[in-house]
Amino acid sequence: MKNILLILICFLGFFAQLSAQKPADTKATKAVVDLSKKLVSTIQKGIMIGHQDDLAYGHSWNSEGVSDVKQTAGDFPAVFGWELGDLELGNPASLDGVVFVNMKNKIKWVYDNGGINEISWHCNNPLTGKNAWDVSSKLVVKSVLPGGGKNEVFVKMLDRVADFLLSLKDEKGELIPVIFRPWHEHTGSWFWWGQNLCSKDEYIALWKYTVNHFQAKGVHNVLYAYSTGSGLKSANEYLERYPGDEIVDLIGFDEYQGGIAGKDRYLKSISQEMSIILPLAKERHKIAILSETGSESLPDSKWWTGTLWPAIKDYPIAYVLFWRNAHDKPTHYYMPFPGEASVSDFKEFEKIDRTLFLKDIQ
Ligand code: BMA
Repeated sequence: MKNILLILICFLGFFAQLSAQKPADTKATKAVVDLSKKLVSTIQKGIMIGHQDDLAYGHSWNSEGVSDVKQTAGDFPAVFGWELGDLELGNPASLDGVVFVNMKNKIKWVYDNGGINEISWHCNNPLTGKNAWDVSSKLVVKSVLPGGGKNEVFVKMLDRVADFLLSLKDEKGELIPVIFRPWHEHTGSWFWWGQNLCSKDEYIALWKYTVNHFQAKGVHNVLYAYSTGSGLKSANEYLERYPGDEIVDLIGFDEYQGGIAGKDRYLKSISQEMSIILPLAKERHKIAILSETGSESLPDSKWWTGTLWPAIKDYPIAYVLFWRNAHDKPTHYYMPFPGEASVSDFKEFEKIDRTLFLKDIQ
């Protein structure tokens, strides 16, 4: 009887969470509302596995080829990360060489097949004309906001991104819902929007300006993800530059393991950061994610079942996104590929009931 009561309470809690889960955008399309519900409901089943640029290229192929994840695990990831950097310049391909027209088609394929699309943006520096990592000036954020000398340039950049988001349509001509994760890792200082490069108010204004601009252009097919850098110590630190519940839908953080020796630090950091974001997600009705992770070059062949899964398995997060397998940088990979040393462990990882790949969420 006691057990039945407990199960009932859990279920009621789940349905309460599901009904409280609404996109921050009050004009969000029905497809966005459905995406938000799907994210919450899959948390009951397990954790979705995501991969950046999975369909665009892999460790040993570019453009024409098959997902490294599919070739090794036997199934595609459930979440597909995409990167818009250079779109704001009007370039035909991303900074990682993905042609935007092809990206759109692949985003559509993912949506048609029941997968989830997530978009990051390493926006070029509008003040200096250099890339996102150009931290030579602390005036960039100020300069792009209204009244700043680069506001007009920045508006053009936002317009290009908004146009891209509005061009994502399904077969019926309806907008495809996506998760957008701008201004990420801002608790570090390696991007022009980072901690030491702008004030708290400027950073929050940058977020609000971005979202307001998109909405004014009719972009309502987006859930917004707030994701900090690694090594966070407290909720205060996490929330210092939080742009607000009325804008944000998903909350997460990026955390990587550095080499085999970095295992203990990685496990401790994930546990500490989860203990920070999960109560916030619950209180604020937000969806928790591990927005980027991985162990570059996979030096530990048992990493999947020996480190990653123990690190995350007990947490109610919707997904974990692994970073890209570059085709032109042989050691820059985060997922196995045929012949790579961790393939057999990755297959075991895929077999775990609660690791969700594409077929598991269709
Ligand atoms: C970084 C690296 C870069 C890449 C950038 C944007 O972490 O993978 O090679 O250009 O992300 O995707």
